[in-house]
Amino acid sequence: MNDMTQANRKVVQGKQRMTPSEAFVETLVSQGVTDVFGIVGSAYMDALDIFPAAGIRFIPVAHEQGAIHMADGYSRVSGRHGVCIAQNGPGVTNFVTGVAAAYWAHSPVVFITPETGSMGIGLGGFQETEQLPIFSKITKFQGHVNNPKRMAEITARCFDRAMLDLGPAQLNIPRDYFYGDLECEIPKPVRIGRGPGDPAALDEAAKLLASAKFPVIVSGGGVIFSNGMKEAVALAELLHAPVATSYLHNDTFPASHPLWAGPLGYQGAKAAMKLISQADVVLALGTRLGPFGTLPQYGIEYWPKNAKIIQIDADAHMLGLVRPISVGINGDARAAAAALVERLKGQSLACQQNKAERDATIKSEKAAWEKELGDWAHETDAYSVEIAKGSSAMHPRQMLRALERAMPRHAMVSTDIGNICSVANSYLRFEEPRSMLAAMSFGNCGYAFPVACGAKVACPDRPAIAYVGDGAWGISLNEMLTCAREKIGVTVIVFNNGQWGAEKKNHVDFYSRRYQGVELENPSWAAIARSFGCEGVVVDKVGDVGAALQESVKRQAEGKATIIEMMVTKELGDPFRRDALSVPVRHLEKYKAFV
Ligand SMILES: Cc1ncc(C[n+]2csc(CCOP(=O)(O)OP(=O)(O)O)c2C)c(N)n1
Ligand SMILES: [Mg+2]
Repeated sequence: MNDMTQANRKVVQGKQRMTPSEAFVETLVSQGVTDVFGIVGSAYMDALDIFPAAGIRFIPVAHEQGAIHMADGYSRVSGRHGVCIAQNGPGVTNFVTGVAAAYWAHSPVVFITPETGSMGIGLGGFQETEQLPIFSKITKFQGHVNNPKRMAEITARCFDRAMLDLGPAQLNIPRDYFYGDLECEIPKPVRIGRGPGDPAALDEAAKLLASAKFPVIVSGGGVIFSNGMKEAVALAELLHAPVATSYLHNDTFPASHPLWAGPLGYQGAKAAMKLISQADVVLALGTRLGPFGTLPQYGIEYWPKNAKIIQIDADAHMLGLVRPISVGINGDARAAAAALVERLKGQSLACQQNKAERDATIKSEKAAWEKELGDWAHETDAYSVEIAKGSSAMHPRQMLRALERAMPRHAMVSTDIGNICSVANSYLRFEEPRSMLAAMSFGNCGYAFPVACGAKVACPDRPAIAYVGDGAWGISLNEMLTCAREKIGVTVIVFNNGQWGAEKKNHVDFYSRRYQGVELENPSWAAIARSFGCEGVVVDKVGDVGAALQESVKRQAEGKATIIEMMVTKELGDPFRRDALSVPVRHLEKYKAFV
């Protein structure tokens, strides 16, 4: 930051006369905001006008869904607020999907929703809709500026609550309330630390762990949010417990660590599943144990039904919600892990008696899975073998392995919803936290690319890479405009299999291959990328995958985005929702053939 902007980042002190726009912008500065994503609109133009003087960069996007996803990615890698703003009415409703996605990713985003002016609301004028009910179920907090004099107070509260409750906060402002005159003091940020949790529950957890013969840790998102990876490692080492990462939180434990067992859940690591199935005590550290993270995979029912489960989560409502637990601790993952280490240090632990034996089990399960994954060159079900036969395109698994091998250090990888993105789960390994940005439980196609853009804006020195299926790419590719205009250098890996593959898999497995709306007629994505002002590359040989990735990462430093179109076969990995589909039943004569 240069001297001029440093001076501009000084927040006015004490009670001062100002306009609501000034109060709003000064509060953003006080909350540390340096970047705001959005599309320009008359509703908030008076405030936008002074962003540069406050040292705030406004990043104009192609679609407001892109803005909220970028704010999400920004907050997930930086640990700071992600912020976006839109025009009242249609600009604001374009936020909906992204807010729901951020809600389930626990991202502290503040989305600012100017609304129809207070004197016109209810009259059905231009760009009017009730903006609070729309978001009521997908926000942690909704602040409504009901009087312009409360602009700073309510703006600050939204930022405080987004961080306190780890999720989106809406700041709703009648557009006429940006104008006027007021006297106020800019509130200081309120940041509340969470302790390790109830001492009695921690004692009980320590007792269970001390007597455990095969303890296993599941590390979840809470380890990231609390910056607790070091403490998680210390606890695992003390117990010599293998660590499975919770579904889509592969960046919560260093993959090179001997105790790392890999990810649980859909397309996860069999080693993690086999190890946890032997556990007598599971320590769920900073995870809500979401339903998809514990469902059977590869035909393995791995969740240990008779094990004692200790669950630690910052949100008390998550304790015991999905899985029955023996001990629930409402606390910060980092502080709780440290408190457990403190209690267990120097004690004689049952798990130390059989350390050598367990170590051999950990090593052999990991080696077996690594070998299986290495040999798993392509899918072997009848459909996949048939469809890939004679194809000159790459097998997705080989391409994913080549990407894994070429992955630069410190990379931030976002993943979309789709069959190949899901298969990627086994090949995504990280050494540091805040590196994996998967579309979490909301599961919307079109998530990964804008999220990678936001991550890159927050951490320009780290490589940003998005994994996107060709169907999901169609939803999100408009943000190439933003990359070109704003010089956001990211790499997008588009898996071109010419189909909405994940859904097609259901047609194959349940609907006798009666395909409906799953075939994609694609243009040349590489050519489209170039016409947008990005680089476009086509790769159809596994041997070229690594170099293409590395060259694209070099281009990131020049602010140039690269779209790498990976030509892959139409083969498909295991389906996601086998649990939720059933074989079709038809009673009416005209539909009888549709079984
Ligand atoms: C916004 C949205 N629309 C529809 C879906 C349903 N859906 C889930 S996966 C999928 C197919 C993804 O296809 P693609 O992006 O090409 O990846 P592939 O499965 O082929 O690897 C669809 C349509 C969704 N999750 N999100
Ligand atoms: Mg596809």
